[in-house]
Amino acid sequence: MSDTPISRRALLEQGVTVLTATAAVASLVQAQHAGMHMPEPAAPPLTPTQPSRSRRSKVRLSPGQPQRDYTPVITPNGATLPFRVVDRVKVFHLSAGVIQHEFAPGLKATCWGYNGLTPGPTIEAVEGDRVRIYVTNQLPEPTSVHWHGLFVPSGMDGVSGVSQAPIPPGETFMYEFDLDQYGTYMYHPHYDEMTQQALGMMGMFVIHQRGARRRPDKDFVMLSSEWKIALGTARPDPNEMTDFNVLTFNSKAFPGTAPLVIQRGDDVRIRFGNLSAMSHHPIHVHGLAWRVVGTDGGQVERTAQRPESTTLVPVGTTRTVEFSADVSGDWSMHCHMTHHTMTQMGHSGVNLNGVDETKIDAATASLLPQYMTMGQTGMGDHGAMKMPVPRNSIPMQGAPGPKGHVDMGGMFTVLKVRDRVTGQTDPGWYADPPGTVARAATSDELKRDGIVV
Ligand SMILES: [Cu+2]
Repeated sequence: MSDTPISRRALLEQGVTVLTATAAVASLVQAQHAGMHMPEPAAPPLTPTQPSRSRRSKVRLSPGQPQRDYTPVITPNGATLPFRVVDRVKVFHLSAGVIQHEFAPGLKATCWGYNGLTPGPTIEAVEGDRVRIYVTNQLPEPTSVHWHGLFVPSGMDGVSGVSQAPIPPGETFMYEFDLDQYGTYMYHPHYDEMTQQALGMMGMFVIHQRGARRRPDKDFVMLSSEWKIALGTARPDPNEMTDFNVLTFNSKAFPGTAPLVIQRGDDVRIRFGNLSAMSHHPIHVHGLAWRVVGTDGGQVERTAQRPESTTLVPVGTTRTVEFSADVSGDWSMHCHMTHHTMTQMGHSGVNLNGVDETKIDAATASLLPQYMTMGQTGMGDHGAMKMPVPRNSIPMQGAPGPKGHVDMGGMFTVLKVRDRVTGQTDPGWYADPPGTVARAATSDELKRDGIVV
């Protein structure tokens, strides 16, 4: 080999040369501008998407009102927190406490939440609003609330021990701040974070743009979380770190998840949040594509919005997507991690794929009459088999669908796009136009196209 290896030092020196040349060109351009009496160029923003944090004038804007100033969001399976206006301040009240929650028919658990719900009710306001949020603690331990992504005074940031003293059981604290931004944010405890979020304490905080020129026809919020609920038990296990078995949208596992009902032609916004303990979720939509228009850091510049049909929503972030629902149908939307569309699946069983089980079942029949060897030919028929399961559990059960059993659970729902809808009333399953459903091929068709099977 005759090539001289390029040393690191040489590379560094080359780098210095390039930098020096760039600086020289830049100063030449500046000098030319100065000579031509060009005005000083405005300092470019640190990043093109840096959200405004400027303080407005002290004149308090009129509190934004639903319908007049924004199209209210829809929290499928959830609720929006009501407010009252006192001296032009929007007043909200969250109450943290122990709740009973149903994840899907057949699975209930004792959780922690806000105002009787997990996720807690969505807080909704308008850029320029001032909000006052009372938080009553009815939990058996202290708590606090952090406003994830919001620009608040340091002492309103909700971190126990850093920004405030924790709220003792039985006490009510008051948070108050101006909303000088808009976008999709969240709220969650910052005291015993691991336990309190594992038990369901979280919610979405939506701030609408004041005077938005364009509003979506439908604006949904979907908050993801993950839980470990051992078969037959009724309390999520906050100690779990890896083997989560109930994966949820707005704390519901399919078939407990409500469909997103959309009229064909609607401009739709979906605001995803993820407050799972450990898992990121690639959320995939069928039949259409969306643009990512915002994160919990603010808005994405139009030129940086790329089309996606799967958007990764990492732990502790939000992703806001927008699309036009142009085609009617039942369009599945789900986490693309396959174990995240299963409910209460055990992950410690042996691999029986390809095993001849006839002798195993015969040998165990007298000892374990209810034992059923499964998985030798795959697992797609588990749910449809209706095998006996412990009380209050729904392992791998899925749900009946219009064309057979749906073998998914967990983070799965359906966008039901129809020519005509009534609010969020479930329109039932899609009626396919004739000739548009996959079916068994006929022998004539096989022969016609030269398919040998
Ligand atoms: Cu996932």
